[in-house]
Amino acid sequence: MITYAGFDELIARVYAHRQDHVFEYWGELIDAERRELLNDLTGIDFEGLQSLFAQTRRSDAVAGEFGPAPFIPIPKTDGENAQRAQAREAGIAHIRARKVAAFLVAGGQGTRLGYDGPKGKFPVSPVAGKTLFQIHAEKVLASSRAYGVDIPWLIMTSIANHEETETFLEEHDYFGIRETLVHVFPQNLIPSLDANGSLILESKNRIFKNPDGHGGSLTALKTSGALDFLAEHGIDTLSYFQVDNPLVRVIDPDFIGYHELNTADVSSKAVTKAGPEEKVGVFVRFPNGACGVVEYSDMTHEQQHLQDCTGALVYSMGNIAIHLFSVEYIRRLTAGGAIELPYHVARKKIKSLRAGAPAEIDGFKFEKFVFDAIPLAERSIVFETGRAEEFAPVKNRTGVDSVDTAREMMSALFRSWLAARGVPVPPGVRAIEISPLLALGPDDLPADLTVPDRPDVYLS
Ligand code: UD2
Repeated sequence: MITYAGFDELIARVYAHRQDHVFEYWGELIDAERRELLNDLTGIDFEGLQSLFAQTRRSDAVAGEFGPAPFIPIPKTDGENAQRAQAREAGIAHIRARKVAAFLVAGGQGTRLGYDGPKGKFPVSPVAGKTLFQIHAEKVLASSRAYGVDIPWLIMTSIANHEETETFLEEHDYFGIRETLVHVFPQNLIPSLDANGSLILESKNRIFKNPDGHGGSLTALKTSGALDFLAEHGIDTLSYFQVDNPLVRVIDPDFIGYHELNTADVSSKAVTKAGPEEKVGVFVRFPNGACGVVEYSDMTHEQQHLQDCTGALVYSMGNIAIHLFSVEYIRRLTAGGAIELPYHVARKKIKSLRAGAPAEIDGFKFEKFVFDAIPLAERSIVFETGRAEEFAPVKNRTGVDSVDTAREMMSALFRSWLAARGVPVPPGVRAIEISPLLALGPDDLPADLTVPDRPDVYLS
């Protein structure tokens, strides 16, 4: 058994759990490297690793014991419109009472975009070429101005992109938001395992770990001290959204109002799926009455394609990863009690060492999904929104869910705002962009607005 002053207990635990292969290169390491390895091992839940590994032999596929979730539809009738107006009032009151903060999850990298950096740094807006971070920041700022309050903005990064994200935001002066209102924190990591359930060495003195998924954001809110930051600001509601959706309404009074009036722990926005194969999870209701999301990859082909007697998809409400969380519920979820988010398993090729040489091995990564908080909640609602108004995910460079489609959708939405206000768009205009600082919706557009006749128009 190896020894190192001050780490005896940890080292004994490593041996007791038969993970001592991590000390294979101990004899070759200098003191600083040994400490790095021991630091990597500190905090690993060795008992937990065993149950994680047991999970790799179970399937994530959900048995067909669920039905479609009920949801609040886009209002069509007078009654629904009246309800919506009431919800909006409640939402506005809640925002004005300084109870709401924006929460962006941005732990992922722009890998699928072919971009080697935080996805939020990717320029996507159709004319001004604003980055995703700038678009979100300006919406937070514009909402603060609209409601006459300082809205805090939390951003979850990952170890891989934390520094670069912080530097980018600093360099741009947080796009006008007061620095003390912005709280950036990295998510936690969890060790991956090889095919035998053993920890993986990524180098002679480092353990391979991966970010613990967007579901880890709830734990990270606690471990990073963000829950204290929220308490200091008196915030009781978090408006959660993903970095890749430039159309998201980061602070939506209607949605917040329904969440409040229903005293929900979690509320979620949904859009009608574009088709059975669209890569979004769907909202379902389980036999115990709880609602939740089943990820597209966990549904059978039949479940995805199932139609009702009118030919409509039975599982049609797609998850667009926009939620409201009661801060109190996050506290309960992260208190270390009986309710905890489960891990999902993904088989991956992982870069490691074999006999001292670099090698790619088969392994398992573990991730939590934030929507698994929905079935654990006492009260949750699903709220339908329009795809054209609020969902343009930037996943790929071209094709489906790409930078191209997001730019087209942004331009089309801005055009529809101008049409709603009766502002003519000259025939020569190809792309239009409206700054969030000018308008968050058609009602904010100045009455005397004119659109110049040129191919690319930016209104700010
Ligand atoms: C997600 C949803 C899918 C649908 C879709 C909408 C999952 C498993 N699926 O698909 O149902 O709602 O989004 O666009 O969520 N992130 C982190 N840390 C992590 C992992 C992800 O911060 O460890 C962030 C990432 O920066 C991004 C978001 O979570 O903002 C979504 O991640 P993704 O692109 O991997 O999710 P995707 O496209 O598989």
